[in-house]
Amino acid sequence: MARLVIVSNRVASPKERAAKAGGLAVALREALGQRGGLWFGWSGETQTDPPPPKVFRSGRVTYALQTLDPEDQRAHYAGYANGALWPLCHYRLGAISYRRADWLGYRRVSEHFARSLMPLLTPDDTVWVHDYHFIPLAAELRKLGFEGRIGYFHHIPWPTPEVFLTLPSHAALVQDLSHYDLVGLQTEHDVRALLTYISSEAHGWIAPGGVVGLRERRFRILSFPIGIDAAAFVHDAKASVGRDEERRLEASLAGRALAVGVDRLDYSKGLPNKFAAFGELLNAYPEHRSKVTMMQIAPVSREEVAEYRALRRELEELGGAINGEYAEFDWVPLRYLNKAFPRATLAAIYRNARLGLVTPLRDGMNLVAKEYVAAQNPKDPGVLVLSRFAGAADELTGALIVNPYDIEGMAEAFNVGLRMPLEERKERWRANMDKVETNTIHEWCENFIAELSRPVDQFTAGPES
Ligand code: ADQ
Repeated sequence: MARLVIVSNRVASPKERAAKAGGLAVALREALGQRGGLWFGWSGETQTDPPPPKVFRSGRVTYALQTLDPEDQRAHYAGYANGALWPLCHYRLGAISYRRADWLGYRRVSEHFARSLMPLLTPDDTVWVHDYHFIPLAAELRKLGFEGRIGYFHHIPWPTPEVFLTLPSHAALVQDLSHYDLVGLQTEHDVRALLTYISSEAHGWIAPGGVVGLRERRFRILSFPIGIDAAAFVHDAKASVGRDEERRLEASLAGRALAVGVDRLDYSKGLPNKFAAFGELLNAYPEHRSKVTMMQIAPVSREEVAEYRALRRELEELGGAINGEYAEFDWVPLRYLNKAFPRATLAAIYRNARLGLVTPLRDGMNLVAKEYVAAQNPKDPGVLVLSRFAGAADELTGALIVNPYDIEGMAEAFNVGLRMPLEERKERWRANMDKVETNTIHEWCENFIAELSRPVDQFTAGPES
C-alpha cells in the first residue's frame, strides 16, 4: 500500500481530541494511522524568511508544519482563498475582492509548500490535497519532478460556468486542476458545473468514468459526498441522556420545543435569513409564541475578512430585534451563542431539538445536517429543515427542503415541522438515517483513496464520440 500524504491548511495535532478536532480531521488522522503517512500543512505561524518545516512523529504519522511569510499568508488566506475563491464558489459575486497581488501570493504559497514538501516525498507516495487553499500545489509538485499520484478534494461547491467565469484567473485555476490525477467534488451538480466549463470554455474533452482531457493532461473528476462518523454521534447523543448538561438544557426549556442551528458565523450559511424566518414564524403563527425557543450556535470565524465582521453586527441587530419584539418576562425566543462546544454537548443539544435548522444559501455538503440526524432519538426524532442549496439535500430527502431566500416559505416549513405527527417524523428520519449510516466519513476516505489509486488509462482512450 502506498504511503499517504495529506496536505491541508489546518493540521489536527496528535494531541487534539476527537471532540475538538472535528470529524474530517479525525478521519484523516485515522486514514494516515492505518497505512502510515505524512500530514503536511501550515503551522499557524508567520515569519519573514520562513525556515524549513517542523517535522515530528506521533505513532505511525509524521507531521510537517510549514511557517509562512506574513505577506504571503495574508494574500493567500484572507486575500485570494477567502476573499475571492470562497465567495465565488458560494455564488456571492458582490462579496468578491480580487487583487492580482493576492493571486500571486496564493500561488507563491503553493510553490513554497511544494518546495518544502518535495524533499519529504518518495516516488511511490500518494498525495491527497484538501481544499481551495492549495489548488496550484499539484502543478508545482510536477514542476519539481514528482510523478506519483496526486488527488484533490474540493470541500465547497463548484460554481456554474457563468459564475466561475467572473474570476479573472479562471483558466489558470482549471489548468492547475489538470495536474491532479483525481479531482473530487461533493455532488453530481458540482461535477456537472465543472465539466460544462471544461467542455464549453476550456476546449477540453470528457469521456466515461469521469475522464477529462485538457491540453496534454488527462485526469478524472468525480463526486464523493462527504459523510460523518455516524456511530460516534449516535454514541455521544445516547450517552448524553440524563447527564448534567442535558438536564440543565431541559430545565431551561421548561417544556418548550427547541429549534437548533449550528453554523460557523459565515455569510454562506444564511444566518440572517434563518433569523428572519424565525421572526416570521412568531409573527405569522402566533400560537408558537412562548412555545418554541430557537438556539443558534455560531462561533465567529475569519474575522480578518471585513464581510465576516459586518455579518456579525447584522446578526446582533437582527437577533436583538426579534427578542425585543417577542420576548416575555419568562421566555427569550432566540438564544444566540458565539462559541464552540465539544461534540458531546452538540450531540445532546441536537437530540433535544424538535427542529434542526440548516438553511445555508450555498454549502458544499453541510455536516451539521448529518450530525443532527445521527443524534436523534429513533423513538421520537426531530425534523430536519434543510436548504435545497446544501449538498446534503441530494441525500437527505426525508428533510423538509426549503429555499432560504423565501423567508415566508421557511417560516411555513418551521411550522409544519413543529406540528408534524410522530409517524411522519419517524419515516422521514429513517430515510435520512439510512443515508447517514451508509455513507460515513470512513467510506468517503476509502472511496477517494481507492479511486485515486486507479490509473486514468484504465478507463478510456479518448473523448466520447
Ligand atoms: P464548514 O463550512 O465548516 O465545512 P460544515 O460541513 O457544517 O461546514 O462543518 C462544520 C463542522 O463544525 C461540523 O462538524 C460542526 O459540528 C462543527 N461546528 C460548527 N459549529 C460548532 C460549534 N459551535 N461547536 C463545535 N463544533 C461546531 C466545509 C464546507 C461544508 C462541508 C465541509 C466538509 O463548507 O460544505 O460539508 O467542509 O467537507
